[in-house]
Amino acid sequence: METQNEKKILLSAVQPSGTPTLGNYIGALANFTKLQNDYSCIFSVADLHSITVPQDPAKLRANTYDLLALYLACGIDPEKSILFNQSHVSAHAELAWVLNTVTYVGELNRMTQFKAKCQSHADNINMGLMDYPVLMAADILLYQTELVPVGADQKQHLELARDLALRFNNRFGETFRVPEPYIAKTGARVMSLAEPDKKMSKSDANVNAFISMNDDPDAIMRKFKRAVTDSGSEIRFGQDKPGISNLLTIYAVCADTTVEQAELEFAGAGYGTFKQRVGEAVVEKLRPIQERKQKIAQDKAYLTKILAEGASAAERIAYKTLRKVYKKVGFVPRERM
Ligand code: ATP
Ligand code: LTN
Repeated sequence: METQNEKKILLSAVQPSGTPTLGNYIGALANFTKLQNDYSCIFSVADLHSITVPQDPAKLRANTYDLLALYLACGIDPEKSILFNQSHVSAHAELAWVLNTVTYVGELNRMTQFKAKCQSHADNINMGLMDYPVLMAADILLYQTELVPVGADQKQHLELARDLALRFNNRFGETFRVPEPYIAKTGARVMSLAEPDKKMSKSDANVNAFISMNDDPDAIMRKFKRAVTDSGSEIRFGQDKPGISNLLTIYAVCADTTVEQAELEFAGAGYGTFKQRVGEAVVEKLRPIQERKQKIAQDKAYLTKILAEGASAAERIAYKTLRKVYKKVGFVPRERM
């Protein structure tokens, strides 16, 4: 039998930049809990990343606890996995600095997310926004991570993390493990309910475009009822049917079935009935998570303890790598006298 120490490291993070959506759940959180038993898992609340777009400090604090409670409610077990707040382990910012010196400006300039955020935050194109993928590479490489479960939108950032690991290793000798992405076949890109050619995003101005993990059953049913569908009447997955394909994907994940099975199940049904059933499946999927989250969120002392223990456990691993990096680049080690 494999012991804890032999398990490979898995790491992922979510930003506390608002209430997570069904897209975050399907693309990321749901996979974390599935993989939890096969890997030695590290999950972080990426607060350093979140301030690359303006955050209200009080809301950021509340969102941080809220996200931690959601991780736990989704089934992340703090006895098995490390859960911590990114800003509690300063090695993340420190490694990002070193990695900056092996990253080319051109590489960051062509990142799809950076270009999109430059448009959506044209009044605040700050250096952090551009440097975001380097900090993400630091998050990953500090822990000698093998596997990184993310939604499809993060694939490019993961490729950069791999490139930086290889580049640093080539220049300074073997230091980092080169990580692999884990992008699920179903649900890696959940689309907006209002504009199915756009990713579902918690920062969408139209609240009908996304399902928030806090939405109550009425709101969920209403949003699915309004969800944009496609021409024709067939319930089938295909490029010409972005709205229906998105709903089939959501249904498959929430009703624990496959897209193919769902197509058979709804053959001959009308769009109205289908949308109702998708809504019901989502309500049932979220109900126990919401109930657990509400309880956990009230216990601040418990959440504080998890963050404290998580930071200590993460720090031990992270500083081992950071010390190695500092040595490789030629920094004189600090002696304590
Ligand atoms: P925003 O939408 O505000 O730009 P975000 O939701 O993309 O932010 P995070 O909260 O850090 O940013 O995302 C956490 C995880 O959720 C990532 O792995 C990301 O790939 C995944 N994710 C985000 N949106 C979707 C989506 N629509 N479908 C599938 N996965 C998603
Ligand atoms: N950029 C990611 C969140 C994130 C992350 C990470 C994901 C920050 N650090 C490390 C995986 C590994 C996003 O989804 N927006």
